[in-house]
Amino acid sequence: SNYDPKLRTGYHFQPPKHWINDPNGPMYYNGVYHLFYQYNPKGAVWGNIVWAHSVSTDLINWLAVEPAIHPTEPFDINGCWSGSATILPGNRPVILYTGVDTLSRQVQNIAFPKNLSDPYLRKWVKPKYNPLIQPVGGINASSFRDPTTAWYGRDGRWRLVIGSKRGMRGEAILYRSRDFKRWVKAKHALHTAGGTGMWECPDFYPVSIDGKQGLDTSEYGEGVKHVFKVSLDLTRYEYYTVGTYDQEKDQYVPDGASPDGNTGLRYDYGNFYASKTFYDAAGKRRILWGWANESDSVTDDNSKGWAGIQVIPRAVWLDKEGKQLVQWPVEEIETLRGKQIQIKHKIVKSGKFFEVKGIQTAQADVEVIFDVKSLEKAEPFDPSWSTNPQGLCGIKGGEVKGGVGPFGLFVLASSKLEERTAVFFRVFRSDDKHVVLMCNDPTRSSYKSNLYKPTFAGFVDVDIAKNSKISLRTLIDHSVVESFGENGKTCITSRVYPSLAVGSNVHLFVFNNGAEDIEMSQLKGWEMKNPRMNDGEI
Ligand code: DQQ
Repeated sequence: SNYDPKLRTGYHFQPPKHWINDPNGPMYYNGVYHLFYQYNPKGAVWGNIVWAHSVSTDLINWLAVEPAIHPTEPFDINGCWSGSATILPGNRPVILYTGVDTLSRQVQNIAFPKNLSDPYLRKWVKPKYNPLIQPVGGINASSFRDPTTAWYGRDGRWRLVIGSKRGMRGEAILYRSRDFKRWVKAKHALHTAGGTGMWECPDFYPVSIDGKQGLDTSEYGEGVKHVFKVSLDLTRYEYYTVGTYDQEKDQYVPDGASPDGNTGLRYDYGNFYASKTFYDAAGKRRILWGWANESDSVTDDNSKGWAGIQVIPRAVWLDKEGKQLVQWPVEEIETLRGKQIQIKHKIVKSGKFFEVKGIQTAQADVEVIFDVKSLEKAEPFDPSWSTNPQGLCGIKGGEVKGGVGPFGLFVLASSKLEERTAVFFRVFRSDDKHVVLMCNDPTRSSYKSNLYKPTFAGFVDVDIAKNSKISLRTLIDHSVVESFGENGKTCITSRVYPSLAVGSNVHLFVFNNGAEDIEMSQLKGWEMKNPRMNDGEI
């Protein structure tokens, strides 16, 4: 194999080996963060799925404990698939997950901690009254999975939704319960949308209309909006809307400015799937976990012995204007920052680039602010691009000369730039405003063959004519590039596998392939240390 062990990530969540996918049941309980995840204990491909389990006190250093749930009973013998945790009154955590039963039907099960005084909640018990919810009454038994965290209504009933589809209509089927044991299907789904196919891993939660503080999942009323997210099996991307939840009707209606489906908003415009949020009562914030799969070959995955990472957990909150979410890596990640460099006020002339020296950047955190001095040369924007930023970036990648931009970073670059991943902005002029595109272009990231190297992109909702400045933060970790545009308004995660740009041969550059000069007002970069990453029991 041509796989280089130096491409294994250093501070992104991973077990020591084997396959991982969806984050499951994240929660904070009695001073400990729990992360469960879909895991194959036998290999680097999907299969034999159990709920692996790790614990942490800071979301950064992780200790692996024994898997919490594995197939043992008729109601989960063919699979223990994704689900969520709910903290019941009296501080009692429970897990709801999808089991694949003896008839290969998807059913929903419950599990309880065996011993609440074990700080790590190692053992979980599945009561005999499982399955809790079955696919009856016309529900498609092979498209019925991934229960959400439950929320408690003012009428004294719990609610949760389960992802499903009816034909091509994606559905979030709603159930209610008074005792968390007997669940009754509601007449109407919480939300549905035509043409979107199966809704995997739905997530539904309140956000405050004002400020960054998170809300616990049952919050409802004045000053609260709701967010609904699905993972679309069809596109393998996730979409969310911001909207209004009417608890009396038990229906969620997305705001007009927030389209459903595959032209809608995304947490991440790159490699990011099956995400889930939870309310962190310690930090009073809502935290998002998401899975980034590999984009090398299955042969590579087998030879390296692992596949899949979780991205850095992000705090999420509603943007001031209420039209989209903002995300930012949890501040704890900054405890890994080591050696630092800083550069101020440097003009990046049209067509030029320069290297950022003084720190190693295979494992780094880089924050940069660009100042767009003039917008005169901005390229005209074709309105047909407005629903397809990814396609636009496919035509106008990092090498394609522009007016204002492309300007940004070449990360995970070799010394002579033979290999590099471009993370950049490009500013267009439309009739009444400017349009800013953020792009991740890995087409020149590696000399290796058999890699999937899609360009990823999203628009950034910023008034560049007024602000002139735009920021970019990039978390670089050997084979992952996780970028946050304009303080977390647009995020893009990408997996890349350089052959030259590995270990101490990794370089970082700032570039400008636009006709207009750009000022880099400031760049701060830090080497990132290694946390404890599941190096204990599993
Ligand atoms: N992964 C799980 C399912 C879920 C899918 C199975 C999403 O429960 O729908 O591993 O990646």
